[in-house]
Amino acid sequence: MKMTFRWYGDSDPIPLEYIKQIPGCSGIMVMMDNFEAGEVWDKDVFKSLVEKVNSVGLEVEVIESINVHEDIKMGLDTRDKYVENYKKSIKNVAECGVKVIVYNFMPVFDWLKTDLGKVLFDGSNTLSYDEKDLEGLTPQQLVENTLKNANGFSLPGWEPERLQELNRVLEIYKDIDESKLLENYKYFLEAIIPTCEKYGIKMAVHPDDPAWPVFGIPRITHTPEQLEKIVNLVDSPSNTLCICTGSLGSNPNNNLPEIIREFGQRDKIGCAHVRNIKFLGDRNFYESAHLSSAGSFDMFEIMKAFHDIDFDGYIRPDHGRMIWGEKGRAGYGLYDRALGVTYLNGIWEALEKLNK
Ligand code: DNO
Repeated sequence: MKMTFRWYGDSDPIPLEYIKQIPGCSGIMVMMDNFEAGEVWDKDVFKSLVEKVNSVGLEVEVIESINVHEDIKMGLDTRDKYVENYKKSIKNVAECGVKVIVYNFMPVFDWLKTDLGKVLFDGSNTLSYDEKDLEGLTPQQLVENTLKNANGFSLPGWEPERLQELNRVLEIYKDIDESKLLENYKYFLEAIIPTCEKYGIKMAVHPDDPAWPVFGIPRITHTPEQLEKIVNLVDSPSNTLCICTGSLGSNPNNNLPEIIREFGQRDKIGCAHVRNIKFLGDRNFYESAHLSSAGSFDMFEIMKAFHDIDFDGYIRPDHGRMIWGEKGRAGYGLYDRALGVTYLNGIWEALEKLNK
């Protein structure tokens, strides 16, 4: 496995040199907001970012922000030009050394939380979700609240251009059910996977966060059965999953170690986001520190499952709390995520030595 750290390019207040100082971190997972969903990722612009990262001794083998245009998800006639652009972006980033593209097929919203700064017992703060807080809230109000509480930082999945057409898009989704969405998904994968195979790219789909539909909009990436359908949409080593433990695990019926073993044994995991959450009730949780006892997951069992399948893909810690007075992009400060890297690497070292 390769341990990495998410970095937001030039808009990230965390210097690359600091990331380099985290022990056992081989590279970054890039999140760049230079290009809108549907646009071609310019090779020269991307290449200069890669060179910048490489110059401090870190790799750029995973990218997380080549977003799928909403017209593709909705299956509109206009989708083909965006699919073609996606193929060009795949080629461009692959030629700069990228091996995995993390993406999602979630309609309208990417991840969704109801509080970006829940204060915890120890004075740290974190992202949290309580379904009760969504009651009586329209999607538009949720967007306003989220952006208002983002401290001026851009948030992945909450790009203004993606959300400005909210009303139109929500109207169209009224006629799209799960099977139609899956059909649109198949169309997209069938079109792009040959390009991925040609350039040695793995697509790794991020699960729905939280792991159920919100506001009645269909979502199709949050149960093992749905993940199975997705890997079968196109049978290819390039069609893989991003196992995000905090997202999938928000539904306690999802057995994370079992899911990791099931798909990992078949080489269907291209990437993993590993974090812990603490349940406070039904559909009510916060993102805790990574340590098992700080949350509700057994992180040792999760890492053991990755170890058992000889996982040789990319892992990153996910969503740290804000600690030690840090102020930054919700979920993406330096300190708590760096602690996450160290903790996960510690478990991995123990697993390696115990299994010699
Ligand atoms: C949330 C992230 C997601 C993920 C995207 C990939 O913090 O894990 O935004 O990167 O869903 O498209």
